[in-house]
Amino acid sequence: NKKGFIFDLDGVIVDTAQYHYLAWKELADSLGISFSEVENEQLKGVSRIRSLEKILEMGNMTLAQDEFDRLITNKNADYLSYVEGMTREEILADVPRVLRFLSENGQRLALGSASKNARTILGKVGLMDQFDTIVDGTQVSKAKPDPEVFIRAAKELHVPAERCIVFEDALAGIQAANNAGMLSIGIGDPTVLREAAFVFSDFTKISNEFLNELIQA
Ligand code: B16
Ligand code: MG
Repeated sequence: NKKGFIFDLDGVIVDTAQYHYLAWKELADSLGISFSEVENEQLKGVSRIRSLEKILEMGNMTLAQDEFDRLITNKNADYLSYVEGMTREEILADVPRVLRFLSENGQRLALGSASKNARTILGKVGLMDQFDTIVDGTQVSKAKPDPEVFIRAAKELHVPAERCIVFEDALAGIQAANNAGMLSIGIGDPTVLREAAFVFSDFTKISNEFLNELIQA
């Protein structure tokens, strides 16, 4: 009677959203499209291609396919230059405690991320071995809020969806978890994540007692 605990990466385990923002901002600036952290919120959890489409919509712009592809490649190189400098220090507060508590209590752990860079990032911060399975943007075709990434993670954990709990920082990710029939836990702002079953500002607010209740429920 194990439960499956599925963690998003960007914004849950590490704060790579700040690096995505810097890289997207540089791209938007080069196109003369105004882009702030408010607009960046709409890109969280959203795929790379869909993110550029959204930025172009913000600027009422369209691009030829080859230019679109060139910008995406540049953005990713730019983003990876920030990722390159990442260390364990960038693991968000109390994430190691929560991962340890759950695995010491025999629970199944998965990463469920839209990012094609997920394995690179986990390697950088030394968390590659903490998960029973990793499902990332290289393995799924439908972006959150489609539940594909979480359903695949549950399959790989051999835990039915209704026994899975998802930690997410993005509205699209909370919707994906809900669409998968899983319990959604928002990490961040309750006004943004209002569709989540529970919301905590960060993992320091999630006690071992609460985790125990999730395990027993
Ligand atoms: P990449 P998550 C998502 O990761 C990010 O939140 C989103 O901003 C990004 O566009 C997406 O990954 C794709 O990332 O360009 O690295 O493939 O939150 O699902 O872990
Ligand atoms: Mg995220």
